[in-house]
Amino acid sequence: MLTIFSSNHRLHHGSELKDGAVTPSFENPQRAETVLARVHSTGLGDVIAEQSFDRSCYVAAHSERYVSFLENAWAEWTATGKTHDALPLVWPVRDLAIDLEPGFIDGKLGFYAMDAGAPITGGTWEAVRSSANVALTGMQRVIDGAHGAFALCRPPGHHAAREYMGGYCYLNNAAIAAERCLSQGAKRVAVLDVDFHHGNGTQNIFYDRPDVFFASIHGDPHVSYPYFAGYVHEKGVGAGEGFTANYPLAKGTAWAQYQGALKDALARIVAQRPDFLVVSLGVDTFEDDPISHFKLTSEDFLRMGAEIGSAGIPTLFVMEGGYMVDEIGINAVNTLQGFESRT
Ligand code: SP5
Ligand code: ZN
Repeated sequence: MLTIFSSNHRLHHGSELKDGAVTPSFENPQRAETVLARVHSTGLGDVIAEQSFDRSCYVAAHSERYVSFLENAWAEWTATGKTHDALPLVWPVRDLAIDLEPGFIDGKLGFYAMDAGAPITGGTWEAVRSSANVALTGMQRVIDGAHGAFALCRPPGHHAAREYMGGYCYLNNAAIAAERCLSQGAKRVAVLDVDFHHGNGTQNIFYDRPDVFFASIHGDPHVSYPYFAGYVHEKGVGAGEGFTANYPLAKGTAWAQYQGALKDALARIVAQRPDFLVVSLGVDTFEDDPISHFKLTSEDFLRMGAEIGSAGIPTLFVMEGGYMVDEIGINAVNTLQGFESRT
């Protein structure tokens, strides 16, 4: 399987607010390097660089003003004299949620963020743009006839909604790839999100749409981040009703329980007869992940990949989370090899 990788990911490394303190982010450059090393050592296939794509490809999944914010945030932050990472400190919750963009960077950061887990640094936009281009390059290969491809994206994307960042995510790489299929003539696309955390951003972008079926298997939001989305009753709205499927699972879920949700999600995806499948591949479902609570083993990722492969749909895998740095390469590549074993 072809892998797409951009060394520009190294330009982004920042902090997050965790347990009441600002600390180095779990989402660090070593993650992507570890996966890349495993791609090479297993001989998974060729690794190519990303191509550049027009800004309009990002605006297909996000609002114009949000993309402009991402482009300009670091300059506006440093114009106030600060040189450390930018993090938001105030959010437009519920009755404060007016739809007017603030004129000052502190307000903008909160307006366009769901949490203090997506720092803006001097290299963030370049890395974020390259990560989206990695996904777009991979998607184009699949559109052009490859049965599978692996977009080794970093930063990840699935928490980024049409108009906000969060959870280490800025541009929604999977959603941008799905939009690319549609703009290139596909009628229907499915997104399967297997990251431990609910893909709230992807759900947000496609919630009212019947052309993109979204299924997410994740930690029950009653007790797991992102807390405010991912319940079973969230099934889409308007023309999109029935085109979102959520599978919240209990902390401690192992393969025996996970497999049932995966089979059900894949059956619903196959029933849609999508032209393409985008998999948001987070491997933070691993038993030793430091911030998540499922119990999948490295062998289970082979099984997961095989299940996905059995759907028989041309598939782009997009890297999302996974924070047990020593194992992230094994688990990600096991999924891809499992997929290939069925194709
Ligand atoms: C892409 C992705 O996987 N983003 C995840 C963002 C999670 N951010 C907040 C996690 C908080 C976890 N706190 C649990 C502490 C366990 N000791
Ligand atoms: Zn995650």
